[in-house]
Amino acid sequence: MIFNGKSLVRNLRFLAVTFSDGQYNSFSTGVMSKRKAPSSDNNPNHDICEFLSELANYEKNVSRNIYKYNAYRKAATTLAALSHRVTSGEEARKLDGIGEKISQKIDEFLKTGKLQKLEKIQHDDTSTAINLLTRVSGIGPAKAKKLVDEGITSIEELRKHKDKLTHHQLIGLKYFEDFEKRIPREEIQEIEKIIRETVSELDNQYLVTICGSYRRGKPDSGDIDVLLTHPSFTSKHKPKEKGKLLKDVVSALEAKDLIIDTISLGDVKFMGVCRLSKAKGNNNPAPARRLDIRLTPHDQYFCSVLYFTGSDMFNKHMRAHALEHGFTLNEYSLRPMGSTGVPGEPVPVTSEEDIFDYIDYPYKKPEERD
Ligand code: 8DG
Ligand code: CA
Ligand code: CA
Repeated sequence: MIFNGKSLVRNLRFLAVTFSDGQYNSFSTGVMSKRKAPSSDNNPNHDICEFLSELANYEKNVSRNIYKYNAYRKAATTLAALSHRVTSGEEARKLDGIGEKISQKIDEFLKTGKLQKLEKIQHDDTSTAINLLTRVSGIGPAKAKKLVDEGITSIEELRKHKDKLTHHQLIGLKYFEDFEKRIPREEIQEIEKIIRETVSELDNQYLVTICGSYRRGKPDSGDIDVLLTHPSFTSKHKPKEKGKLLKDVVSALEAKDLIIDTISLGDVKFMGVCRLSKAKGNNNPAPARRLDIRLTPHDQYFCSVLYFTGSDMFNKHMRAHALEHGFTLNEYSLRPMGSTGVPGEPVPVTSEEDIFDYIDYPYKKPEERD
């Protein structure tokens, strides 16, 4: 995925962070994001995508205009997929998802090497502060604006006003620096090993899949998305103690010192923090990482695996394709649409391939789902 939620491109120069130790500053080029920017390696329009991403981020966090956010996002996705450099706004205008206003901005950028609107945003203290605070896990645009209105404009300030924060936001603040770091694939492989071992020691009927960007084969990820199921739990049969299926796993992972903090724990969803006590290659602990574990009914497992593997753009395409073929697809099920427009009973699904088959969509391996 290019961005969504707390998306940031890698080099958001305007995200001034006022750390006393100068680890981050307004001109840092090393600010890590929870989301990956469009790859710069083989994208001839990398710089354009980057400014579109910055504008999208501004619309989401500051203006809170989701419509514009999506428009910038779509334009950036289109340009990121292009194999050659666009040379004018007019040329860009002909592409899918690029309208008059965005093409004018592309023109301005190509002609002057910068964008006035963006310069303004970058020099606006309120926008900068709101953008910064939304990088704390649990702080959304509305909360960020409230805090900035109250005069809190830096992480340092926020640490002096913990009373204003929810439990989730406190955890986000506690691990702010760590959560900004991408998680190398090798580290998730280690974590996966521990989770698999732990779960099979509890009950060898559990099924576990780590989804998200990791499953799509990415070299690093923003967080760890674990899906869990057990044959005793289906959408038709909900054992009274279904919450135990997840809680047992969480407790066991705490006992192994992998899970070190909890944001929330319900019957079917855990949100929290994990850490390898020894990073590979040395004896120091690895950074703390965001870990989500979702328990899904056994018969819905593959729809969930598909959904949480993403990318979100791929999911959108696949859902649209399903609709064209008379099906409605979500993270729970695939259901035929009756002539009345009312979805019928879910079709039986025992693999991801089944879902592709039903809707006549050529199978795509997880690595091909970007
Ligand atoms: P990352 O963590 O490395 O940044 O990327 P990711 O694994 O692809 O993204 P994610 O935010 O962790 O989401 C995991 C999958 O969940 C994503 O690939 C597709 C699915 N998903 C959607 N829409 C949304 C959404 O709005 N929020 C979240 N959290 N997940 C979504 O299709
Ligand atoms: Ca993820
Ligand atoms: Ca996630």
